Amino acid sequence: MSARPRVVITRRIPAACETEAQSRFDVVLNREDVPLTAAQLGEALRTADGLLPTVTDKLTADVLGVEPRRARIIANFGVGFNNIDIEAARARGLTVTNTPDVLTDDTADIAVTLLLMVARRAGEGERHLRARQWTGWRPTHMLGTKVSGKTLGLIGFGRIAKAVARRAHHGFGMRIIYTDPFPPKPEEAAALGAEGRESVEAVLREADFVSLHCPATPETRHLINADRLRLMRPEAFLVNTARGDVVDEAALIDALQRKRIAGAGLDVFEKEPQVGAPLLAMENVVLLPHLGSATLETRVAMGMRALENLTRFFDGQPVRDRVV
Ligand code: 8YV
Repeated sequence: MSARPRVVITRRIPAACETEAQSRFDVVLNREDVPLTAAQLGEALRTADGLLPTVTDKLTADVLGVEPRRARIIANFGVGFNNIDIEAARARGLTVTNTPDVLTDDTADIAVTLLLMVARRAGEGERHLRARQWTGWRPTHMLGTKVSGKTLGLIGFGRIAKAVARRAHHGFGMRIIYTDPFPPKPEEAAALGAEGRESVEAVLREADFVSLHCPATPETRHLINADRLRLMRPEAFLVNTARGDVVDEAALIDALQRKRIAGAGLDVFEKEPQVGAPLLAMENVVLLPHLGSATLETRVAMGMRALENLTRFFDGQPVRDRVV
């Protein structure tokens, strides 16, 4: 019997997934859950057949270039894979997979959570109450912005954006507009009451709420910059559950300070876990620590999906979620 493939899992993943992984592979776990250094990632690629990394592992061209490399597959835990230099992986003949579908609903839920919280001043209200500053109900206390019936602009119209549209349109009667370089089938957009727009700019000008759902690529880096933030309405809110890189965080801070937009709900940051200091002091900003897919059910499903990708690869079958 040939030896079982050796797999390095770079962070703690739910126990059910670690146990399942151990039943299939010769697994190296990161029991301390401390992010691996570039040198440790290189060592993992030199000594294991496969890697199961996360968003905190920067698999740069340098790291992927280790010689001699034993690993042939990187099964990313997450749908986004901007932590991996995809061109370098392709050039070196590595297979890269991700975990789509299983986190769509949870990530859409977090986008809607942020939208509601920032519009209805939920974070601010909770801080106010916990600080024992609440003196009692009054008609003019902490008035927010109505959500129902407003226009939601989606930048990118993939799986997660459509799940947000479903919630917003059918749940809150919102009007949905979107822009995407790969337009959906007309009937799919129609079922969500969604109207396409020809550009990001057109969506920004028209929307009461803008929610970002594009991948982080060299082309989308700082897509939301100072010029585009200026196109948003002063009463509009920005929601980001995609990747911090898509927004120029300094420009966003400036727009918020100048009241060019009304507020923001952010689950991801340019230099996470660092968060631009001025954001921490703003009441009209809701900040979450990258919780989009953070439910036990979904994190188990993500782990199992990554394990399935590894299993199929090592069995010589076509992998389901091949990115490269
Ligand atoms: C993960 C995510 O928490 O899947 C993604 O793209 O951002 C999150 O669901 C993270 O990427 C885990 O690696």
